[in-house]
Amino acid sequence: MKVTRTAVAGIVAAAVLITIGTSTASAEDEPTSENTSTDQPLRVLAAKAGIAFGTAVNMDAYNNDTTYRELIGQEFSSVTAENVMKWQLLEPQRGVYNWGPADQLVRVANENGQKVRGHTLIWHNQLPTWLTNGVASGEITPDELRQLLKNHIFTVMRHFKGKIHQWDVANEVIDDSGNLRNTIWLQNLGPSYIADAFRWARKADPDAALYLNDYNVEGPNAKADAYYALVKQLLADDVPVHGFGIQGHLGVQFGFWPASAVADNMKRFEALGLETAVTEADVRMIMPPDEDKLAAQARGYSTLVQGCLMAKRCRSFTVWGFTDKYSWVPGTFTGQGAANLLAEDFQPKPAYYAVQDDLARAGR
Ligand code: 9MR
Repeated sequence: MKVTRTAVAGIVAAAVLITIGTSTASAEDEPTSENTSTDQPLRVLAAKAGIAFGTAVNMDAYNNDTTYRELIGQEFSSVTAENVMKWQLLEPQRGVYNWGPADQLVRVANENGQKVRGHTLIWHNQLPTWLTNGVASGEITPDELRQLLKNHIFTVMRHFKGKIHQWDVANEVIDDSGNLRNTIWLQNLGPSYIADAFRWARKADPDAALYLNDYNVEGPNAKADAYYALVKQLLADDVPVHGFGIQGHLGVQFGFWPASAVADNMKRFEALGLETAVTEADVRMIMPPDEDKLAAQARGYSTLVQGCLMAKRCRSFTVWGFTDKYSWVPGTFTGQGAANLLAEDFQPKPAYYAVQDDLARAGR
């Protein structure tokens, strides 16, 4: 079926109308399940294919950009806080929690009928400076650090209890060579911190699916193999780990694993009893974009979407932002960008249509 540009263009037009206050959303703007065409919001197509389709949400953009906000409600059935559930933002001063932005996200997700992915409890980045400085100066001892981590997991998970379907308990704990990453956690607590964290998380919110999550694990390389071994060990030790999250930060210039390799990689974790998810997909390129790079980008997204759809227990597919307007990429990789499904002006790129096609094909 020929895909037209009406869907997203229509949504943007509706959003603009809402911005200037001349209209509220009409029935035409709502996803319709009767419509069998490919040209439908991603969340509608994904529902038919049996998965949630999510995006990371930048809360500043959410509160300042009406088009951005409207598109999140219309296109996505799951949201992840891009930053506001990270330790640095939740507890900027020791013992002083700032729940506001994360609570807002959970509230609007509920209003939009969206699931929430929790991101993230343990990470080596975006930790509060009181914590990193305290450890560096020796003021916070390893025993106290372990207690702080336990307390953090209980406080945060209990705060959001019952509202978060998947939690990234441990994020990026293995390095690209396949060794446990040398972090503040490994250095001070030793390798058992991972099992401890999952056990605490299970007690704090018994209904959440507890995930390991990382980048560069789309296909069966040393890093993914190390995760496979880690999961096996954790399960052998009765540690409650439920999910393997593949972030999916790809780049056109690096090439991609074929969809079948992504699916096979997911399936081996599923064979251990885990569910899987793509959690942070984006496909960057060396600027400026051209037709070939945009076509390659569309293929990159498709390898992840198709891989997820071919796996048996891939529950959700989340993009790490959906518009080039607010991407983390240019600020991190100089000269690279254009990594998202929609351009800076919210116009759909070839990748958007490729994802629509992949979902529609699976949903039929
Ligand atoms: O997109 C996030 C960006 O706004 C932050 O500045 C950055 C800090 O390291 O983290 C980004 O999100 C990361 C995610 O939390 C974990 N996986 C890699 C993501 C991109 O760096």
